[in-house]
Amino acid sequence: MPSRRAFLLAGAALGTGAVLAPSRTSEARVLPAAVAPRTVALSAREMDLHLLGSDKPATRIYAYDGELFRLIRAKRGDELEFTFDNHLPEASTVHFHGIRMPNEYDGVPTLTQPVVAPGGRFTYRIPFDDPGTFFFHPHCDETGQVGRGLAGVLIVEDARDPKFDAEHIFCLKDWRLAEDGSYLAMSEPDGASKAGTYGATRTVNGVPALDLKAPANSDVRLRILNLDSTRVMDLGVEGAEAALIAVDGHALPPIPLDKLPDSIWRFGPAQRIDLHIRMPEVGKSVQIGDYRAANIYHFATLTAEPSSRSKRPFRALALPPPKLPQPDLKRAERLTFTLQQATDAAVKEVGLPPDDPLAKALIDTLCVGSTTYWAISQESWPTGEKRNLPPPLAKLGEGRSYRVTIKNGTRYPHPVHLHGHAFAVIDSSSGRLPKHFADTVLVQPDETVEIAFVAAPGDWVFHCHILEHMETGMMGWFRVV
Ligand SMILES: [Cu+2]
Repeated sequence: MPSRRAFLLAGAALGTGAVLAPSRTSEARVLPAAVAPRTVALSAREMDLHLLGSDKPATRIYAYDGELFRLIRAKRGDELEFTFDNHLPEASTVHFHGIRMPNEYDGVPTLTQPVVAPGGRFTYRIPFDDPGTFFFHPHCDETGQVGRGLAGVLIVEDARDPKFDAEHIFCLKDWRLAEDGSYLAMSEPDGASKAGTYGATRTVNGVPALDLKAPANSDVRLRILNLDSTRVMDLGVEGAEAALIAVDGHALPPIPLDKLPDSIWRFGPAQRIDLHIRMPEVGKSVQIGDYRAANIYHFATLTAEPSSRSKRPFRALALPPPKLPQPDLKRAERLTFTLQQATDAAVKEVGLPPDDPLAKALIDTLCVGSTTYWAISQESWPTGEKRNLPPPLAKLGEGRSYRVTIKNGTRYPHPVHLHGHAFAVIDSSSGRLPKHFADTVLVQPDETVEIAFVAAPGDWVFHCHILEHMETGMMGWFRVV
């Protein structure tokens, strides 16, 4: 694994064997575009950031436009055209996570586009029909690139939302750093083959912790993003009444945090939540933290400052219900997939039929891992020397409803993500999950989770968002025609 980056750099210098996926035309928009597409320049480049403290050596990170976790705000109904310029020393792409969009802009190398080589450009045209808290990130060498910080925040605002007095965005990410600010190996075999390789330098918005103020007795909206590559967190709040109001951007009927099991929301890499908290009286503080770790990580403190708001009973402010395709559960076709451990030797040598437009597409070596540790129902995404695109896990019909059961046959949790859709989480064997819409669902060891969705046209990957798991086999795809 440690030698992979050098290999990536060498590969990038040679340019890439561009494999063009068949272009798919944009489907009808759910909403008419509110305004003409707005162009947003997006460039990935290196920059130095003091992650260990201002008196310690800086770390060379990857970021969009010189801003750690670059924030982009759009309005529901907007369509944005992103011109992505890659100024990194390695190939990349952009994936707008959780956004329902035309398949050709999904950012998955080989399947939907060629990689963007250093110095290259790719234009993404993305509609924002669903309001909420989203993010974007590369879909090539994700362990290396997201590990170095490459991710941006995407807030799709909705004029219909209730009014909050204040809003804070918290981006949680751990870093693999040595004392001199250099990187430790992004991936260790013992991590990649088990729970993942953890970073020890924990940050929120790039700093160890945030000390903030908010008006006493006010209603505050928190948008919390787990942008880590590995860590599952138990998000909890102390010192304020709090309610979960959205998961992965999509509103759900508010659930008081203390009504959830253990009064926390467990969420893995790529998952987001919105909370409504009611600030306490003047001088009192609220703590927000990850309670899963042996050492609780309180990453934000909000202290109540004088305000004109008076004390009153807490009633969670509900966001407008999401307007998403509703799967027909009675008529839906059922599919089951099992998340498993695997080895290179056990991976089936399978390929697409020779007449498939993607049959000759080789997944770029820049975007595959070196070893296979994982599989989905005995099929693994290519790694090492195996570069043939595997056949889809299933062929689905556009506009049809599917109920997909995801079984976790491993000893580790896996946040499972489906591109291009918002799915309904309809059941979990643990009874832990409320019914809600999401783009990523955490499936715990021995747990079975059922999701349902209406299939949108295109080739969409389905993978674990613990990035090392994805890159060592736990990824497949659905073809929807
Ligand atoms: Cu996983």
